Amino acid sequence: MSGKFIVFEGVEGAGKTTQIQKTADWLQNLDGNHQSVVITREPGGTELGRQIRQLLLNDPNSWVGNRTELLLYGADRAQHVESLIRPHLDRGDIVLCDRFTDSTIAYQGYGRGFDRSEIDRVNQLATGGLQSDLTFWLDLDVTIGLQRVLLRGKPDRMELATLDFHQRVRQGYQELANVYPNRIVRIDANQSESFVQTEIQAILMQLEWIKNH
Ligand code: Z5A
Repeated sequence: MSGKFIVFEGVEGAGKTTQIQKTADWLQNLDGNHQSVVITREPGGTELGRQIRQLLLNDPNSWVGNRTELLLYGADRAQHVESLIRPHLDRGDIVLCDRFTDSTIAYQGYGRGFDRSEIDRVNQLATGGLQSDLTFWLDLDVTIGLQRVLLRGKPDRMELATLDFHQRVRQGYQELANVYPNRIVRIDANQSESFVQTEIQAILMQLEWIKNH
């Protein structure tokens, strides 16, 4: 049985963390499923990545140049793919990942304004061409998402970017979903947590590899 790579994307507060946990719980208890389920995230899915995450996010007042930022997300991903994602997929596991290459296109491309060709080069170098089998784009109005995360306390460096920046990020996801309709599925994240999870499960149940468990 080959492993499966499922990614959750979206703006801040869209509910990715919540839905990944619920999806993992559901998959683990799904009748006939013998595949292990692994949850991970970017940035910060590995020990080295956790240090990179601190550099990128923790100090809201630190200045990180745009090129540095792009390369740090790329370095985090390279380490993550090589030391965690690939080995789990090779073992036949189901890997659920909070953010992947589309985040870089949306945030560093649409948000910061990097050329798509530069981002594609970094993503290719970091992943060796690995793509998700399926990506859930949890689509939410950015003001609602930011309100949700601000309730949680001190915002991180990226959350402090302008509203316009976050709106460009959302537009980036919209355009990616238009271009890759077979890989990226839009979910309306303005619904309740349980409704969003029901939709995710319904989509997963249509996939051959789940049906054949
Ligand atoms: N970034 C980048 O720029 N380039 C890249 O290549 C990569 C990342 C990989 C990672 O931050 C930052 O790095 C992110 C993009 C950038 N920047 N920002 N800003 P992170 O990992 O710390 O943050 P995040 O990925 O945006 O996650 P988050 O803020 O924790 O949001 P979330 O995981 O999508 O949501 P949640 O934690 O599940 O829920 C947030 C709150 O909303 C929580 O209180 C929930 O109980 C609540 N919630 C969840 N679902 C619902 C529903 N359906 N209704 C009502 N309330 C809900």
